Amino acid sequence: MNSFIVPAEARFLVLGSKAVGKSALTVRFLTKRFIGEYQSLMQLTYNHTIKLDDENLTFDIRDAIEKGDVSQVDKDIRWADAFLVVYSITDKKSFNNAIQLVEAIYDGKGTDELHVALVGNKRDLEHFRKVTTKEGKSAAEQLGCMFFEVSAAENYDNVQQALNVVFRKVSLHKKYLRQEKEKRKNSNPQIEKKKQKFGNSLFNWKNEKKRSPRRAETP
Ligand SMILES: Nc1nc2c(ncn2[C@@H]2O[C@H](COP(=O)(O)OP(=O)(O)OP(=O)(O)O)[C@@H](O)[C@H]2O)c(=O)[nH]1
Ligand SMILES: [Mg+2]
Repeated sequence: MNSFIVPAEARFLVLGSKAVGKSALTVRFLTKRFIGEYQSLMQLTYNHTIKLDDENLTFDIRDAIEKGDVSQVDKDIRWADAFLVVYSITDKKSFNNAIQLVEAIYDGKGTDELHVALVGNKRDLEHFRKVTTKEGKSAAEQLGCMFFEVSAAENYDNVQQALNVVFRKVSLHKKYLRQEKEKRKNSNPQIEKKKQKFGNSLFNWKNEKKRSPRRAETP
């Protein structure tokens, strides 16, 4: 974990029913350690940098506390631009709640340009499984979000692999938005207007003519 704050490129919210392993997952990802019993009474937001494809990605990740406080959930949803909606594969209720949360996120944000992952945790507890992988997958397909099954208890690698897919997607999307913004900033409105008037090809041809030296002038 970083000891100082770097401006975040993306804001992740980890949410889901009580005791599904939100804190265990977050802490596992950030520190590589599994903390069996984790109690926090405060909303915790971590500022963290990872290296992805030789580039640094700094993000804020908030471990939401489930207090049944709808207004806080709404606030958190507005705050974030990427979401890890966690359920436990041993708890069908938490799965149904996760589906409702994903729907609430899409409704609340009012846009499809979101990064949402449905994350089934505790896959190490196979004997107690109540939600099949197929159910998780098809729910995610219907909702139009990503899907992973992980275990915070098992090891760091499986959590890292899943979350990095999400982080990579968000990072690429942010990069694309930055490039588009840069393009718009650099484009000359006068030229754009002319292009629209004459059509791109005619405009290019005219400019080409202006730029190329006249043959008669060359000895
Ligand atoms: N077997 C197993 N247990 C897990 C796993 N992840 C979390 N747990 C256990 O599940 C319990 C709840 O984990 P937390 O991380 O506190 O869950 P939470 O969603 O943050 O809970 P709240 O903050 O109280 O809503 C703890 O006893 C953890 O040890 C996992 O992948 N496998
Ligand atoms: Mg917690």
